[in-house]
Amino acid sequence: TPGAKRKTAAPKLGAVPAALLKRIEREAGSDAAQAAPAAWMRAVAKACRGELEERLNETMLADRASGAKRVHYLSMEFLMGRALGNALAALELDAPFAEVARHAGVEPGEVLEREHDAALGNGGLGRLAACFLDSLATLGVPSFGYGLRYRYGMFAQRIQDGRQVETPDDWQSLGDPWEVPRHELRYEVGFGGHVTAEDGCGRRWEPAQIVHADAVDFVVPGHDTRRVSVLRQWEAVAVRPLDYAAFSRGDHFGAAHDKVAAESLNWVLYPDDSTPAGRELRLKQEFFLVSASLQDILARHVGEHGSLDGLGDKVSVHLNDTHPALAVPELMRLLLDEHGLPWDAAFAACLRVMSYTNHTLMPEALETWPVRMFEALLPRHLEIVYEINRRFLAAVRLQFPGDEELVKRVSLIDESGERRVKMAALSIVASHHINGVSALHSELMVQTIFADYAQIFPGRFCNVTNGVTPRRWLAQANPTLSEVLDERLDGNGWRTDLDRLAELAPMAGDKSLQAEVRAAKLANKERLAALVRRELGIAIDPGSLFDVQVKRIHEYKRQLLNLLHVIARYQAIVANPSANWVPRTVIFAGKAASAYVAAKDIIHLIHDVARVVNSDPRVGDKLKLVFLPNYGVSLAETIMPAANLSEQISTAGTEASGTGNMKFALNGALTIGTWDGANIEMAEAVGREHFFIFGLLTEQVAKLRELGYDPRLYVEENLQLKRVIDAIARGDFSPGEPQRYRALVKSLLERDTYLLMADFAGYVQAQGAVDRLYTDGAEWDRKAILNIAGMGAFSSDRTIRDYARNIWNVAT
Ligand code: DL6
Repeated sequence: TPGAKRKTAAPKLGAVPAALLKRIEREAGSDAAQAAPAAWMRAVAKACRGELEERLNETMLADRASGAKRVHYLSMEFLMGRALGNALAALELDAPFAEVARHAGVEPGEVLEREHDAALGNGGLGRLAACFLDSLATLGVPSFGYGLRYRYGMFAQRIQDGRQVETPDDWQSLGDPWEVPRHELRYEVGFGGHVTAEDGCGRRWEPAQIVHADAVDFVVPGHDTRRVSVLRQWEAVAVRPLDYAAFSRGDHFGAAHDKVAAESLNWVLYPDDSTPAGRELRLKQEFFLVSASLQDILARHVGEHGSLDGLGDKVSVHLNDTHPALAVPELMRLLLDEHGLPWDAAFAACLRVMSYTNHTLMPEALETWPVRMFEALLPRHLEIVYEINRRFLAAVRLQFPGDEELVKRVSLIDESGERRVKMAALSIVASHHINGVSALHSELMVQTIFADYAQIFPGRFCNVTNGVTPRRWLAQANPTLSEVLDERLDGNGWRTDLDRLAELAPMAGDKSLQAEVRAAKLANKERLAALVRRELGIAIDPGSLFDVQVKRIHEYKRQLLNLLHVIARYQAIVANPSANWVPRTVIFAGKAASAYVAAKDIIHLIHDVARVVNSDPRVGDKLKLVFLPNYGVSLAETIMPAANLSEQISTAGTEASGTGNMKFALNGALTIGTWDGANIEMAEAVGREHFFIFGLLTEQVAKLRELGYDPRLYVEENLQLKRVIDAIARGDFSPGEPQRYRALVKSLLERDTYLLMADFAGYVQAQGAVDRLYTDGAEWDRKAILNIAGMGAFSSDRTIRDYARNIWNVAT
């Protein structure tokens, strides 16, 4: 029992820890030493929450008094992870908490690990939103995040017989100690119905279904400041949760119809959209988010300013990708129909308020909605979209007379098949700024998918390179390295001024610093090795090179290219086991979208290869392959600090930015990567010679495709590659089912959409350079330090300053 661990004659606690202890005992309802770690977690969270609510109150009052402009960040995803460690650090209670816990014989880490991740996001886009909230709070920007409160969030990933299986992630099963319900905030959100004309001119929407949107707040603390930001999440509640008559008739399920219909809006993030019901639910979720958020924003503005005047000066609404793009017609509807503004004034206000970030160049990922579904759910909004389009196309005709092809291309309605509303086009036409998320991505955005719009609105497009919060991704995730930095950089100021890392560069050759950084890395690798043993029963050697690729599983991210190299290495080891191999542990983690068959096949193949490699006695410790299930923020916090090598190997021109690349480098990993996304800016900041760069450039990719890419030629020419492909095709890794990867191999040989075959030789060569450098420990360590030193610009504080100055026009 925890009580049994209590140390005798514990030293007396200081005033802050003693007060905290009292609080914990009150919340836990028992002697702290007797309380279970989960009770500790809830008790400590409640203690923090009280203080956070106080700070929230102060921040709200100050913002109201100053009348400063507020930023409202609308996003379907906020991948927050755990909150307790961050809250303790922000409140400067981390040391007192550790003291209290140890005093009671409780391991602080065990308490923190009891908290469930709030996995209310899918990948980089959602985690970026979470980093932004941290920076908005820390920089003191008056701000709100707006999202949905998903009951099961993103699915939990389990692996059964090497295959991904999705299960609900019941993250609130122990309750959510952080939620602050706002009982006073409730809005009505409608769906369906029809539009009526009022007095012959005005239009009014009569929805067929109405649900209530209730607000639940999550307070996001700033660091080195009492200011906070807030993530306001909407929960759908049925107007009539129980049909009493139906219930009395004995129709118990029917009686709950409205309740289920409302609450299903909050069940999962991104319901599978392979069915019409799934697609409709997704569209309803998107509208639910924006309608509740905009009603809240307008109510606050009118409450503070007495009218809608000055909306554009006081309110910024940012669309995190197009999922919240319905904010455009909903804001217009509220201004026109509810507040009686004329069209021109309403649209001018909309344009001053809205801005939009694009996060992908993949044309298939650009959201569109069938007009028929749109009209059935949102008839008034479709009218508004049509009117925006009519006016927009008239202006285009004036600007480019006679260019009807252009008019067709830029129309908000895609008429090429079933008529569909183009959500990116809608966001562009109604936003004052549109940004990409790395220099290359922003450039390609205006050259490719948005080229026509960039011609029409040349001043609207810009770049804001992504960043990550150093508080979570270095201070919290990597306390051992952070201690070294505190020592070398005269304190912990780097946490809120990441440019200070540059001061490490002149010390990179210092042997004692190298030894300290190496020791921190080794401690993190030991921590990860223990986790791998616990989770998978596989022993990995912390002395081996940890080669890591963790991210969503997607063909363009090319986990398969990494795996092809693993197979090539395996074959080479088997052919020559006594050669001087640099021992490697290759680590994968990531989720595949539930309906994405090719990505799921990649996960399966990783497991099949791992089984063969890890059990081959000729290989031993020279090569190990592991896949850690259920990748999420907390797992990333353990994996990233332990990596020696960061795999950022997308086909050039496909990864918008990446943010994992930044987290790895910040933690002293070297990158093997293509000239893609933010890898480019990182390599330039650190020095290209300290990166392992390989592969075709974006222009070369385009040229090769244009000339007619034939992947078979690369396979025929490269014996090593041929052996790898043959082994998979023969079923060497799936002997019970030799045909298992027939489709995968066929697709590689016939299409190879992401040019793995073309980049294979360069990748293997770069991996050879990795091996050579790793054997020269001191030089590796020097480069690791230079990578850390170069990461100053990749703080989300810099990113938010850029948004504030160049897009939102707010002070920081
Ligand atoms: O901007 C955040 C993040 C980028 O770092 C990744 O490169 C990019 O793949 C990701 N994009 C998405 C696209 N989703 N949609 N739509 O998640 O955004």
